[in-house]
Amino acid sequence: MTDRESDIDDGGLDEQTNALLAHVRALALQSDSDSDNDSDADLGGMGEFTAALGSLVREGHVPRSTEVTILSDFSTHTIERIPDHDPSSPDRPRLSFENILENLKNGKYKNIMLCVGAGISTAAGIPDFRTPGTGLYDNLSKYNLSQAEDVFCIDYFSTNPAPFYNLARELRPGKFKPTMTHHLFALLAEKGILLRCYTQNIDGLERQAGVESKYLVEAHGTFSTASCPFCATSVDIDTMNKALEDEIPLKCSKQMSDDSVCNRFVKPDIVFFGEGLPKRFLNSKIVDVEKADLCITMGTSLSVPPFCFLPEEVNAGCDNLLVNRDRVGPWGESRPDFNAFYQGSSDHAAVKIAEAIGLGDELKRRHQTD
Ligand code: CNA
Repeated sequence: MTDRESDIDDGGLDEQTNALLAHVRALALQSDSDSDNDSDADLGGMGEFTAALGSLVREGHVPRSTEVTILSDFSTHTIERIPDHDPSSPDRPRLSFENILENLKNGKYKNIMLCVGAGISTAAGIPDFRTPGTGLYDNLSKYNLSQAEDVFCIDYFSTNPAPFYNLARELRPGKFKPTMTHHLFALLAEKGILLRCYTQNIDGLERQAGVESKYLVEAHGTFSTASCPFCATSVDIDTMNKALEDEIPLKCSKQMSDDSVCNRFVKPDIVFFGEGLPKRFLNSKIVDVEKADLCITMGTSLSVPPFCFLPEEVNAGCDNLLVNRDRVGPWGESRPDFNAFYQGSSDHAAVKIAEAIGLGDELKRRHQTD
């Protein structure tokens, strides 16, 4: 067994998970031999792994609160267990939302890390995925998909891009206005206490509210660029937008070395199940989880790996607040002590947070004048 192999303890896992670990191990070993010290080496195959692991979590084969949280460190090509942070240890005392507000008022937090999802944009009129009744997954019957997630699966897209093009036309940025929550993020940045905003959203509303690029990690990509998911050739964004507007799937015109044309369907650079996350996600979070002193998770079901692991990866001294309609991820019923939870709308919480930092009126003003 090599040193790298012995880094991984597979004890207690089922057969399927062990097979995935073996796959990751093979990728890491191959990456080491292919490109020593090249921190930007292409590790796109990891997308396959994270998608597969996501399925295992969703289907209940791997517990959500699993001890075996597997983190592939793409930058250094090592595979590590996330250091154990026992949420019920004295390092993470049980806190209330009011405690967090009090700390905000007292200026305790200088590096706030945000981990957000579709729930922060529902008040803007954009449906989330999983809210029963209104979520996109409950409203995809017109596409006759065998499962709702297919619309964002790269394999499905390669043979039937029509449902995605239709949905993208509805969801694409430019049609919606930022919510109170998005405006709060801009205020946190302006006050100098925002470390980073990790968003799974593809609606661009953080930018639209004025959050600068340096604070943003668009973990699931963006509509602002487009490319062929198969040969990575860039696609002119105006051409892409026209195709989305007309709902006529566009094909890649790249000339291949054997004189054939790629001819696969192209799409905006939003990350589908089965694709790797942007390198910026992996490179930023390695630093940010150490630096953050408050992590606020908002409007997400925390069901898409590896994003969903972020709140558990922050350092032991970091306070950890969930703002959501329901308990999710490590805030689940089985771990009632996992730090602070505000149950309700992200906009209500945003107003309280803005008031705590003395910017309640400014938040309302920005939202009204937007
Ligand atoms: P999700 O799985 O639909 O979960 C949303 C969560 O937010 C649920 O737990 C809801 O209870 C909660 N929620 C809904 N409304 C509110 C509210 N007003 N205040 C507080 N909580 C609320 O969505 P996730 O983001 O967790 O899933 C990740 C997917 C969703 C990403 O890949 C995104 O690309 C994708 N998505 C993005 C958008 C967007 O860009 N606006 C829209 C729909 C889906």
